[in-house]
Amino acid sequence: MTEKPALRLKEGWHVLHLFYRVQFGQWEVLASDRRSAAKMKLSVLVQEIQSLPFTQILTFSIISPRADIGFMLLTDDLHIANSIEKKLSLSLGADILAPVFSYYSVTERSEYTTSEEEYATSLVTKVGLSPESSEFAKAILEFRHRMQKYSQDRLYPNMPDWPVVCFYPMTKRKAVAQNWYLLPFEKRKDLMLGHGSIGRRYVGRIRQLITGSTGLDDAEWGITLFAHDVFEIKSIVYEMRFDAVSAQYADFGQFYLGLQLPLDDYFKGSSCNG
Ligand code: 76R
Repeated sequence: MTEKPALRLKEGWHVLHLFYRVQFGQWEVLASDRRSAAKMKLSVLVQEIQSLPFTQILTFSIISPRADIGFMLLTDDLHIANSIEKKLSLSLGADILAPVFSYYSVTERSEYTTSEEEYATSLVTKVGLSPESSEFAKAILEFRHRMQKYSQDRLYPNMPDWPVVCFYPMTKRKAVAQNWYLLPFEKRKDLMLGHGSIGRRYVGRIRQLITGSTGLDDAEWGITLFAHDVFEIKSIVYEMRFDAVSAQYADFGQFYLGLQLPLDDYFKGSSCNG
């Protein structure tokens, strides 16, 4: 798609969330063969994007009245992300998709995961293993594998096809007496443990992708949640509100709730049909 040398991250992928409103007034005055050609153009573009290496695109029908259609793009090259964004915006015709909101962030590993040293100490002090034992060596090896997989999944995620999706930007608070960034690392890590333990209760019900955007976009993270049921989204976001990390230190942007749908189904179900 582009001739320029790739702009890859040191690690991880570029992530773009794109939300548009369909200008139905402009759309409806188009002759029906022009509308069909426009829909075909967007479908072909999405298929082309899906076939690019290290690239995933998800298509959403947005429930919130502030947008109609949304895309989530993950890719390894920023030039590709940029060129796809321009193409998507124009795909149905110059005046049809009006951008409502976009968010750029990158996949990242967590600063707060347990280090091998910490795990080794806990094997000795909590489990009672001797550092010379074969059980200890086996547990460390398993830990290494687990952490490697965990980092890979965070940096190079395989996006789920779960039908309900919720996206919102989030920033950690920087008030005078409530500044996340003035807390010592150990305190932050401790607070994140509480956050993680709530999150883990939603295994199988919520899949989340937390992507970092400090210095790249207006907030510090993009939160993308997937579920099979809207109730689970409401439930986790509500429960997290009571957790210190969110209750004391989180500020949120606008929420975009949508259904993950193949483009054809979007066209069939929306006023773009016909
Ligand atoms: O324990 C672990 O393996 C991972 C722990 C973990 C980290 C480090 C984790 C677990 N998250 C982490 C980081 Mn999370 N997360 C959010 C939100 O609406 C709100 O109140 C908050 C939005 C949700 C819903 C959520 C869900 N998380 C982060 C960060 C980066 C913080 C930083 O680096 O300072 C943010 C901004 C953030 C926000 N989190 C989980 C979840 C869920 C469901 C889990 C469990 C995932 C799992 O174990 O599979």
